[in-house]
Parts: sequence; C-alpha cells; structure tokens
Amino acid sequence: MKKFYITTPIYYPSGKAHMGHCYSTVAADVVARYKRSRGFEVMFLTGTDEHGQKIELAAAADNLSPKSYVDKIVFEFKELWRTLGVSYDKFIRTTDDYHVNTVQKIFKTLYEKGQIYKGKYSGWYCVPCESFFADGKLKNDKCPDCGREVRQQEEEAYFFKLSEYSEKILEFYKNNPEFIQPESRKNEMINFIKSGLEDLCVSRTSFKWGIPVDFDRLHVVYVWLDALTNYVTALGYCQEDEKLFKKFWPADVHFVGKEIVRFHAVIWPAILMALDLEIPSKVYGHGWILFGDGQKMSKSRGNVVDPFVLCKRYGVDAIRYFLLREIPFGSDGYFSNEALITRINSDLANDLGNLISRSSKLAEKGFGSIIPLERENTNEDLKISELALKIINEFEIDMDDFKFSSALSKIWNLISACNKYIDENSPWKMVNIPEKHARLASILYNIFEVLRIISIAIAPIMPETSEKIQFQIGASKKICSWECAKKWGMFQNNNKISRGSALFPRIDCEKELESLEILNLNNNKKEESDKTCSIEDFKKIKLIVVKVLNCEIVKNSKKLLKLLVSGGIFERTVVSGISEYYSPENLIGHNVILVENLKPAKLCGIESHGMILAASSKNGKSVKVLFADSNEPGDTIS
Ligand code: ME8
Repeated sequence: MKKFYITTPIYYPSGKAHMGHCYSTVAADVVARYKRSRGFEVMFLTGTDEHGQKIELAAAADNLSPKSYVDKIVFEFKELWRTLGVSYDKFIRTTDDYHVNTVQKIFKTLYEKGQIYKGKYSGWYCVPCESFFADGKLKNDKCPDCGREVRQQEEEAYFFKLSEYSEKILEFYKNNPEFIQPESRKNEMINFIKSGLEDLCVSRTSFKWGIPVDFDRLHVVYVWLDALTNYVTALGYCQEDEKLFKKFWPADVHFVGKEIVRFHAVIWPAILMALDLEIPSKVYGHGWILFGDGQKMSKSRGNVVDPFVLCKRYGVDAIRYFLLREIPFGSDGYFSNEALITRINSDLANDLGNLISRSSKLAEKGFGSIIPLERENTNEDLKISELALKIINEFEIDMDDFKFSSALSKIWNLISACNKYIDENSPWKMVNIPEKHARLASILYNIFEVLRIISIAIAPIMPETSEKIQFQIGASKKICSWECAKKWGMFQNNNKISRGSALFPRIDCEKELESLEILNLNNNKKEESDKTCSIEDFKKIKLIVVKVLNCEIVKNSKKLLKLLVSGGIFERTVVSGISEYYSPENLIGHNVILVENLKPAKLCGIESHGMILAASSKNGKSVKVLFADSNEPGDTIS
C-alpha cells in the first residue's frame, strides 16, 4: 500500500488556540482524509511544542508549574481538534517521555559526531520569540519578528554547525525543485542561505523548562532542535520499535505557516543531513489569516476569534469549508465574520443547499421519492455527465497540489452548472404531465449522480455534509468510494431519496453580526473580569516589612538568592530570583517587603516561604528591590 506522512507544526500551548491554528490543522486533515480515500496508508501527525522560556514565564504568571500550565491548554487544543473532526493519527507532546529521551540521544549523537560544539552566545534576545539577534538584524532596536523589546544576553551554549551546510542545502534544493512550496518561498530561502548561515544555538542555561542535555545538566535543549525532531521521534526513531519510522519516513509534506518555513527548509534538512537521515519530500509554507486591519491573528495580540463559538453557531463543516475556500493556501487572506456568513449563505445555503432541496422536492412530488427505471436521456444530459467527470479529474489534480480553494471552486462550478441545468429544463413543469415523466426521471437521475460525485469529492473537506448528502440521495457506501466518483451511472435503479432538513440554513447577516458583536463584548468583559482583582482579592495578600538577616547565593543556580528574613516575631527563608541584580551584601541589613502569605514553594530544593517585592524595568533589563528602610520589621502594608 502507498504511504503518506503529513504533519502540522506543533503549536505552542501558550494561549488559546485560534483560527490560525485551525487553518493549518484543518488543511492537513483534509489532505489526510483525501489521501486515505485515494487508498494511501496515512500517518497524520500534530501536537504541541511545550518547552521554552515563553511557556515558563506564562506558567509563572499563572502561578502554575509549566507542566500543569500546558496540560490545561493541550486539553483545549485536543478538544478543538475533536470538535473540528481532525482525524490525526498521532498527537505528540514534546514533554512525552519518548520524545525527551530521543532528543537527548539525538543531541548526544550530534555532539559526538562533532556537529554540535560548546561556545558562548551573546546578542539581543527576544523573550516571546525565544530568539537571539545580531546587532544588524534588529528593526528600530526592536525584535525584527514581533516588534517587541529585546535585551542583551550572554550565555554559554551549544551550537549546531549550521554554517557548514549552505552548499549542501542549496544543492539539495537544486536536485529537489519541488521541496519548498509555493515556489516564491523557495527564492526567499535561497536568498537567506546566500546571505550566510550562522551556527545555530541549540541549548540554553538561562531557563530551566526544557529537555536537559544529559551530559551537561546546566543546559536545556533549545526549542527548535527539540521541536523539529518531533517529526521523527513521533514515529519511534531511535527507539525500541522503529516500525513506523521505517514505514513513514521521510515525510511527504510538512504543512507550516510561512514564518517558520526557514526552520523547516533550512535548519531541519541540515539536522537531518547531520543525522544521515532522509529529507522530507516537501515543506509547504501557507499564508496567514489576517484581520481587516492587516494584523495577523495571533495568541499574543489578543485578537483571537473563538473557533468553538463559530463551530457551534454554523456547524463544523461550514468553518472547514470557509477556511479552505476563502484563501488560496499559499497566500495571506482576511478573516471576518461577515465574509464567513456571506460564504455560508451564498455557497452552502444557496448553491449546494438549494440544489439538494429542490431536486429532492421534485423527486418526492414526481415519484414519491423513488426515481423510476424508465428514463429518457438527451444531449443536454450527456453534457452534464461529461462535465462532472472532467471536474472530478481537475479536482484531483488541484487536491494533489494542495490548491484547495481552486479545487472547491471547480466543484462549485459543477453545482452552478447543475442548478442551471434544472433552470433550463424546468423539470417542475413536468411533475403533473405523465408523458414527461421519463424525461423528469432522467433529469433527476443525472442530478443525483452529480450530487453523488460531489459528495465524494467534498468528503475530505466537509465530512458530515458529505454523509448527509449521501443519506439524502440514497447512495450507499459501495458507490461512494473515490473510484466511484470517476464513474457515471453508479446508482442502482429505484434509489430512494429522503428529504431532510436544510443542510445549511440561511443566516440573516445583519442580525447575526450584531449578535456576534454582543457575544464578543460579553466574552471580553468576562475575560477582563477574570483578569481584574477585586478589593477582596487584594485584601487576601499580606504584605509585611522584613529585615534581611542573612543572604547567600544558591549553588548551581544563576538567578537565585536564599534569604533569611525577620518580621519581628518570626523568621523565615525566602528564595528570590534576583542574584543577577543584587549580591548578598547589598541586601543584608536592609528592610524589604515580603508577601507573607504566599503558598510555600520549593526552588532548587529549598523551601521558600513568601516572596520579596521588586520592580522590573519595562525593557526587562533591570530589577530593583523595593526597600523599606524607613519602616520597622513587622510593619504591615495596606
Ligand atoms: O511556531 N494564520 O508554534 P505556534 C495562519 N511551536 N496560520 C497561523 C496563524 C495565522 N494567523 N497563526 C498561527 C510555532 N498559525 C512552533 C512550531 S514546528 C516544529 C514548531 C499556524 O503556536 C501556522 O501554521 O506559534 C504557524 O506556523 C503555526 O500556527 C505557529 O504556531
């Protein structure tokens, strides 16, 4: 059996999943379903990329351990994929043991092969993007990717010898001209490589939430090596059972957003070359979903459209259809509720819905829903059958090239042709004229044949709708395989039509937009109220002035100080992450402010009771403890 391995990016579980994530995942799901229907054995992989400083910080802000923090979000991601009917074969979490162990093995192998070496990294660091930038790469002194503040950082780190791979990668592109899709992205990559590849930093010591380098425990593997290797670890590479790896590697296609093509088309092939592994057949960099103001939909910008809400209101298939039909896969495109409702009304309710409801109504009126044997075909009928078979072939070519929007537009041309065929033949006039019944039967038979073919074609995109149509037109599974989509006349005689409720009820656009606005407003208010803290909440926090009696640096930690503080009638130990900014002698003897009733926590094996208040500068470069030397230990702050 032919095999097909398709992957989505593994998403950061650092916030709610949004339409952007749905876009890549639904597209990959469509391909997986399509390939399965074409007889391929498919491996469809998705998952979550759970390590890194961004997650560590987000978890700390929520007062959770990184793992509990990501567990919650990963659950929501999985729920969303279930809702959207995403038929993945495997969901990988980079915190899964098998992944952690294999990444450690890969890191060691590359080190032993001399492909990874230890060095020092200094540069401008952007925390949200988890990326270092050289001086010249900043944009107006800010992160060139997200536009936020960056800070100078230097640390010991391991590097992968990416710079040695420029020629090999360019050569690979030459021999594999289809590797990067769409074509325009290939030119970007060639230019990027020609501008000079630098060795890639693959470890960090400045945060802990990552896979430890097992032979140098101060380091954790830096996210991209951890993330990219998921595509092979998920298949069991370098593990006891390599069956799946042997069967499915190399991947047939990695679907990724255009901003991470670079990692998949340059860094990933280099890592694979270093491991003597085959390189995937294709990396497809799809475009972004934007809002009307040209902004990318993203977790961190807070302009999230809740996919659960939209699925519930309009049905999953409407959302799946919209995502793939509205925006050509390689291009950027806009999302708006209005565009979504317009498509539902015009394409789904009017064109498709209408075709089904008017033809099944005619079948009911004319023949009690059973199409009779006696039929009378004309040239007109031949045209519609030829068109259907031509379109299904073109559809297949588009789907093989991931041109979903074009593929769907062809099916909708067929739907329009069918509606026109009905208009031109006026079959409703034949219902009460028995002599015309053979002709009427023929027209209806042809329409149901086209609907059968359409139902097979749209199954990967709109699985529920496809099944509903097949049920309504009485098409058994036997005549709905992919091969049967390419054959005319598969219906047995006397097939029974069942009239169901409208597949896609029309939506009053204006009213619906108003309702969505109110819904959004309420959601925002709820989110705001979740974020705000009432006076009662604030009163729960006990702030007390304490004197620092003793202070020492915590061994094996770059950031932590252990303080012994006195609040007059009590003494306790507090661990604070301020050693980059204060040495013990700067603190001993001073009065500081303690959050007295914070739940105790263990940091580097030391139980910390409370937290010392400090102010961080906006650019994150400095941290200043709030001294309270004019107060007495034990004074309370309110
Ligand atoms: O980059 N439009 O994770 P991530 C279209 N963990 N697609 C969008 C989108 C938008 N507005 N927003 C997000 C990462 N996406 C890494 C990947 S892979 C080894 C590691 C989709 O959570 C798109 O596929 O930031 C993009 O590449 C991905 O989500 C980024 O997800």
